[in-house]
Amino acid sequence: MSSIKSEPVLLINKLSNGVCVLTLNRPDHLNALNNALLSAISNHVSLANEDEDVAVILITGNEKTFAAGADINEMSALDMQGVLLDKRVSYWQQIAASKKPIIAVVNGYAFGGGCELAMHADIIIAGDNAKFAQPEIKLGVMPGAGGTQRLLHAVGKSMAMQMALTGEAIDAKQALKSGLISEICLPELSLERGLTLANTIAQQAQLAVAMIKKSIQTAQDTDLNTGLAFERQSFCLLAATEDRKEGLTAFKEKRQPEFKGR
Ligand code: DAK
Repeated sequence: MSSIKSEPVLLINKLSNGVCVLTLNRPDHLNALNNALLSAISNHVSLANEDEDVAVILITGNEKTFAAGADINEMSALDMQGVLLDKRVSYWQQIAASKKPIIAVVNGYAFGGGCELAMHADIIIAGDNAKFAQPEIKLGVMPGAGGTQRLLHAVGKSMAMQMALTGEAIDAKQALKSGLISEICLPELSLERGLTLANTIAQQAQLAVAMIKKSIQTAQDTDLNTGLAFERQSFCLLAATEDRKEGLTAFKEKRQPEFKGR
């Protein structure tokens, strides 16, 4: 019998309020995203999307590290053919395809694939110890999970170029200033804050949540007129929902709405 203790690389905690918490758990490797961990994240994001009891997904690491990137040991074993056929591409696509909102709570290192994972989230909040970097250039490669593309949207051209071409990290304050994250907290309070945000979203009308997410994504991915047309169409579709009726009625009756997701 093997004496090596095997720990799950991803901890899953499905809360009763509709929040599913995914905790990266390779602390000895700074949560480096090896195939097992990335495929587990992707799999559980997909499962959460199919689960009607889940409204919001929260991804976090520990108070010292979010994720220090792809696992360099695994990466270095791949030749060009291996990279071309890498199944990790589909894992990233599955995470990006989440229709449900994803919140990333980042403390410590969010480097390389770790920074890219955070950028797959819809909201990033961070502890004041957080550091974000795309250090692939130092390994003679480049970001491969959307880093050059999403970073541009998140922080603008100059900062994206600076980060990807130098590999140097930015701290939480710089990340907030440039728009990569929306809030800074004390590391020990960051999960609690992330859970509060997740709970607030989980209590909303879920059809409206899905439409808002899609509409803001459309704004990033298309031109203004296409985005406005999508917003207009979604706004009209929501007029047919029970939750809209409930939300407007509850306001007039001066009570809290009880949304049903219909
Ligand atoms: N991979 C594997 N192990 C890692 C690791 C990583 N990325 N980062 C850290 N570790 C391991 C270290 O080797 C060390 O293990 P032991 O030596 O104790 O066995 C342990 O974690 C603690 O790390 P350090 O001793 O280095 O800790 P320090 O506090 O001194 O330094 C650090 C922390 C984050 C500055 C340093 O560990 C570091 O520079 N790590 C590498 C960061 C990095 O270069 N990340 C980018 C990796 S490339 C793809 C899509 C995306 C990607 C690839 C493919 N496709 C779609 C195909 C993404 C690529 C990347 O992310």
